[in-house]
Amino acid sequence: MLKQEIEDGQASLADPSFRHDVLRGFEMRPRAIPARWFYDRRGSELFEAITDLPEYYPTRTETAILQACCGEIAAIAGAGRAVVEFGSGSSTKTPILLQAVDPAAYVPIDISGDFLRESSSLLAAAFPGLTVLPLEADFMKPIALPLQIAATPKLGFFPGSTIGNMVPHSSVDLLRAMKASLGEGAMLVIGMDRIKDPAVLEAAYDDAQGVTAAFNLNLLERINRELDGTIPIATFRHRAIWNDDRSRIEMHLEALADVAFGIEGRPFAMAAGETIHTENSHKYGPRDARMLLRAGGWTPVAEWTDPAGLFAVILAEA
Ligand code: AVI
Repeated sequence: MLKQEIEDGQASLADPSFRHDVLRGFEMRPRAIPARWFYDRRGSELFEAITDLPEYYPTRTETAILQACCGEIAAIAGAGRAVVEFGSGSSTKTPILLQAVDPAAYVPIDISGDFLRESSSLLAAAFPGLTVLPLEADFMKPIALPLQIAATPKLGFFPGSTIGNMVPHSSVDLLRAMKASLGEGAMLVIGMDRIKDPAVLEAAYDDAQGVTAAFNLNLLERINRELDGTIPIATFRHRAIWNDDRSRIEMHLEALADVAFGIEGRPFAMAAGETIHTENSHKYGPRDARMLLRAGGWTPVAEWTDPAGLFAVILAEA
């Protein structure tokens, strides 16, 4: 593609799947754009900031649970497994597990090559002698793991309750894909967020400093940046709503007034009060969590939670 074409606005280097999901999302009723598009560089930085917020309990709670339970995980799983982390991102919880389980190798998998390379080199520096084999891939599909670890039993690691961002049938597909990727004798450590007081949940997804609002609204900024959009961002507000029937927090972007805008030259309009659904974050009771794992082909073998029962870490076997 010619540089001049890009500067003239006649062509862009936007990801074709992003363009497809956004244009389709604005045509759908209700409007919806998949949450995976939050994570451009700015969105990833805002997510890191969310994990430090006083209202956002999941990260610090899961970290404390892992600090307390990784010794037991090591005792049950045994040493010498290859740890395979799905959606490693900034890998902040990984050192706790790696320290405890004495792995044969560490395979971080992430769709974002930049983040993967940065966090892999940090981990390799922190664990000299550990074989780190980063894999840039979409872990929603079965993945061919590096040949070096073909004969090594695997310990999958999927923290953060990222599974909660999928609707139930997709989370079952993902658990099955993980089982296929990890192979015979594999085990999985997974973090799952618990159902709790809706006020606590809504505050966690609509914090007082407005960081989650900025994270949600950055999706519109990304559309404007990458898809030549003219969305007036200030005409939208962030909403976080507990949907009790579906056991999930939903994030939406609501138009505050009638609004018209273009995306790559195509006209769109929204009436005041209409929303774009941007994320689901499912929460699970203890039995729901175990049932989901079983539906995905995994047998839960041990489970740890914090004293207030906010979050759970589950160890399961294939
Ligand atoms: C990445 N994921 C597990 C987060 C969550 O809690 O569902 C994403 C997030 N969205 C808003 N705040 C955090």
